[in-house]
Amino acid sequence: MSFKKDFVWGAATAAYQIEGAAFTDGRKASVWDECTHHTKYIKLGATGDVACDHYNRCNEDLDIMKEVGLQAYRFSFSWPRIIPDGVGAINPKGLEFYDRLIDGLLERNITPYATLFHWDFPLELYHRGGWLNPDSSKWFEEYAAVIANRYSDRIKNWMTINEPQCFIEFGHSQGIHAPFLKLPFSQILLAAHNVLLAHGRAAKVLRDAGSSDTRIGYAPVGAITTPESEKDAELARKLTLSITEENLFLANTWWSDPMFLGQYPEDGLKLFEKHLPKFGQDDMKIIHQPLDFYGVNIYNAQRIIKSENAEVKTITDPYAPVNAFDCPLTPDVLYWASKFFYDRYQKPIIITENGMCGTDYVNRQGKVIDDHRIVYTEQYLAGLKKAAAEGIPIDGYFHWSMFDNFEWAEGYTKRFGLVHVDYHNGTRTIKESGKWYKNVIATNGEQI
Ligand code: BGP
Repeated sequence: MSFKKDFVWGAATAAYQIEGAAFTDGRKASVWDECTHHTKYIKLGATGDVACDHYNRCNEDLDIMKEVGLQAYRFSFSWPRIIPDGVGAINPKGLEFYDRLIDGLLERNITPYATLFHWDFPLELYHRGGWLNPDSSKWFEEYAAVIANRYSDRIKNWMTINEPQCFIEFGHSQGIHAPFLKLPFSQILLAAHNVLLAHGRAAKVLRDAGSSDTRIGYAPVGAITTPESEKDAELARKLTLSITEENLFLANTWWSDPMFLGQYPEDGLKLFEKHLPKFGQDDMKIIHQPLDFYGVNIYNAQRIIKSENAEVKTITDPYAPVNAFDCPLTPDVLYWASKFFYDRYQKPIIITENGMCGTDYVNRQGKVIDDHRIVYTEQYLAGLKKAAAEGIPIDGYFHWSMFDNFEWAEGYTKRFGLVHVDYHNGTRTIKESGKWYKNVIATNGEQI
């Protein structure tokens, strides 16, 4: 029972969360720059202006990745660093930064896995209507083409969009992430549809520019319901793959069926009927591009409970241990998620994010003792390994995150890294979990 020989072990980050240099070398603002500077929604007034200063410390960070033994590194491009106004003029300095990063990875034998968009939407385009603008998917296509032309000689593994559910739900519906909007549901569905179109257009551009070994996916969040025992497995699968309430955030199929199966799920169409925008005739053709893997970010699961009269509900387990975010720890989630998503989409699974939020600090001996992260990761990987042993094709695992970083509305109060970052002076310290992960990688997860 083991991970396959060419299993890919990696770690992930995102541009706005680590790069800093927010207004350096021609970069312009994203919605996150605007909101960190001009709203009061971010904990302790934090901004991504400096973050991990990765833009200036790129070489040091690459050496640390090598030291941890990463086989692959998942990062995202900053749209407003490459095209500062979102469309139009390209910023050569922005392109050069990613040349340095990508070449540095390849020199160290670390495979780049690139995400086109991880939430830092260009402010200029937000002022033109953002994801509600009918041209928004074409803006994204233009951006994707710039990236594809420049880097597809060196990057073979792509994710178009990270967690569309979150930036649409949190950013446009609940108003707890940039751009902090609370739009009506019909507009949420329209923005979501435009995001799906953007994915489709970008996937085509990447495919056309790439060689035959190009692999394309995306990185949705996985909202999973897990069973207490095998006997409820079918029920849990159904709940994970159906739309049972007006909560787009939890509707895996609403986001992934169009991309992978070429249609919106029937149950969603029925449930959302009154709010549906008018879709273009060829939209589904644009959205439904060939994809190579099902990437998914997974942190925790909901549990099924049944009342005495057999009524079924899903809940957050009130007795589960929690992380520093107060989110439950549910180690079997990678097992069930891999099964359910493979079952539906028949594509190899890549866990594009999974990790543990802690409150880590450096001790007097200069170490970061984060046993909680080791225990967490070990337990979650055991579930993944079990799924692999049952024959589910699982191609890779990316730990979130390589470095402590700017955790969106939580500012710097939440730490997810395998590497500790002292934000006062930029000092990096490989945590005990980073050293442990190095051994996991070196043995292809043998000890799990
Ligand atoms: C993911 C984001 C990451 C990071 C992570 C934290 O959804 O892609 O950027 O913010 O979440 O995890 P969570 O907030 O689910 O604990």
